[in-house]
This record gives sequence, C-alpha cells and structure tokens, in this order.
Amino acid sequence: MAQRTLARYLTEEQRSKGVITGDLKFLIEIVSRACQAISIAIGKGGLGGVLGEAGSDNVQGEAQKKLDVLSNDILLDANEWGGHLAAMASEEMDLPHLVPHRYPQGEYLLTFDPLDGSSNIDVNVSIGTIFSVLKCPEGADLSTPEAAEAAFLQPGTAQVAAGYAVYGPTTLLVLTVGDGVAVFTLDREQGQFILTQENVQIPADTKEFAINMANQRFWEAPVQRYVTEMQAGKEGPLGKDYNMRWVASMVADVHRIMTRGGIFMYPLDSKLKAQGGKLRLMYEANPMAMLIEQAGGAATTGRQRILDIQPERLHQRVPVILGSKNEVDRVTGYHAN
Ligand code: AHM
Ligand code: MG
Repeated sequence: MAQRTLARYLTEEQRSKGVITGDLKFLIEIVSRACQAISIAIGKGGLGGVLGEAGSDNVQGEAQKKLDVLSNDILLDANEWGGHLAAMASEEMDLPHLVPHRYPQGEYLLTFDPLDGSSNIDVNVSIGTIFSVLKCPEGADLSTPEAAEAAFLQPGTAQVAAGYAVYGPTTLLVLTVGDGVAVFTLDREQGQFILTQENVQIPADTKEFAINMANQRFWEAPVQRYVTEMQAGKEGPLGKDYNMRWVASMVADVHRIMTRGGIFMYPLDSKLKAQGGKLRLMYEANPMAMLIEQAGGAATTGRQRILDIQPERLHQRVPVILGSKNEVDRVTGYHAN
C-alpha cells in the first residue's frame, strides 16, 4: 500500500470527513515543514554551532538558548507569507506577530512553543515543538500587536488543530484536527512525515506517573495525598506498585503517555502560586489537553478541565494534570474534597 504522507492524510481528512479546510491543511503542512527544519538544526548540534545560550531573555524572564531563537525564527519565516494566518504568538515573543501587510492575510491564528524542554536542549535529550491553531474572530482588531492579543484569548475548546513534534531518536509529528490523534514519523531521506499510527488511544488506567519530585514540599494537599498513595504501592489504598518517569520535556513525557499511558503533573505549588503554575496555557497546556482528550485521556488543572479555561493573558500559566483518564479523575477528585 502506498505510504500515507501528512499531505495525503490531510487531504483525506478534508475530502472524506470535511473536518478541515484547504487553508488549515496548508497551515499544518507549513508547520510540519518548519518542524523538519528545526529537526535538522537540532541534529547538527555542536557541528552547527547552535548549542548554548543566545544571551537574551524571553518575556517570562527565562534565558533563551540559541535553538529557542532559531526555532522561533524558523516558524515565523515559514508561516508569515502563506496567506493562511492572521497572526502568530509564541513563548519566545512578548506580543503577537502580525502577518506583514505585504503578504495576504488568512483566517487562522497560530500559537507555539517553538522549542519545549529548555533544560534538555544542550544535553541531547528529547525536546519538541508544541502548536495550537485557532480561528481569528471576525472583526478582530489586528491593527497593532498589543490590540491583537485579545483575538487569541479563546478557550482550548475553540482550537481547530493542535500538535507537537518530538525531536528524539526519531522525529515524530503528533496531530489532531479534532478527529482523533495521528502520529507521523519523519522519513529523513524522503523529507516527508509518514503516517505510522492512527486513532491513538491512551489506556484509562496506568502504573506510571511523571512529576518533578524535587518540588514535593511545595505541593498542595491533594497532590501530596495522591503521590503518597502511589508510593505506598500494593500495600497502599491504590493496591498497585507504580513507576516514576520524568524527562522534563513536556513533549517527551506526553508522548510516553500517548504511547503507553501514564499521568503527568505540573501542579500548582506554593512556589508557583503567584504566577498560577509553571506551564503556559495557550501553547503548552491547551494543545496537549486537546491531544490527550482526543486520545481518550483527560486534562485538568486539578480544579477545572483545561480546555474550558477562559484565558486572560497570552502568556498565562496554569497547573497541568493530564493522561490516563481514571488517574486524572482520581487526583482531580481529591482537589474537590
Ligand atoms: P520550557 O518551555 O521553558 O522548556 O519549560 C517547560 C518545561 C516542560 O517541557 C517540562 O515539563 C517542564 O518545563 C520541566 O520543568 P522542571 O525543570 O521544573 O522539571
Ligand atoms: Mg515550553
């Protein structure tokens, strides 16, 4: 059987199910091309002179790596001329990036974390790109980057597509257009993403959890209770032994959960309280929550379904608990007690 490239998959989704428009198909293809370019830059590593600090800070006050800046530029350059976008927003930019007037304007908004997993960039551990696509509301004010921020402040339920690329031993693109989750593997010789898995389903139960244990003393009571119960294993109230994994790249941790189940938590803690959480809603939590739900899992803050949050700010942070449904429901239930 002929290989199903990303382009072919998207055309089939468009033709047979009508779930996507031609413009959305084009947008996703361009994002996938940018991810290929990022994958090539990462692959060069020390040979390409791309490792190390860029010598600048992003809007969140975090030191930018050279590859953070390069990945952001690759995504901006690839997307601004195609005519499918009205504006883009990124973890690495304070304000939205408007499509320059010399290019045609489109109906979609794109948000991304160009290179997620900062602490893993220079140490040859999996990192990734996360992206989310929204429709630009009609009549939105795009006259200045400041004014354009309001157009992006839509709940995750409004996303029309979401995905991530993971740059690991293989480069994968994991995508949803609201019709299940599909996985594409980059064939480096062909320069194409090829469909390798469809209808990804996350098992409802798991024995694997992911959390940064170094923050234990800062967690709130419901997360303390849940992790203590998991650590108690067979003899404890959950009646089974758990294993722990923490890559510290959200894309890699989420991809493990997509592959074999598990629960990922970056919960609220006393250190993070003032900023609302660690992970960003618009380009980390929302796209991952859409993908996880589309694969049969669940995603909450502990108190609320992530996709239902009405964003107040572009760079808003939220607590994130996602993965195997029964485990996410359990710890979310502990927050209600
Ligand atoms: P980044 O976008 O600056 O890379 O931060 C997000 C990352 C996630 O990929 C990961 O889950 C988390 O931060 C790791 O945090 P920690 O270093 O506290 O373990
Ligand atoms: Mg990130």
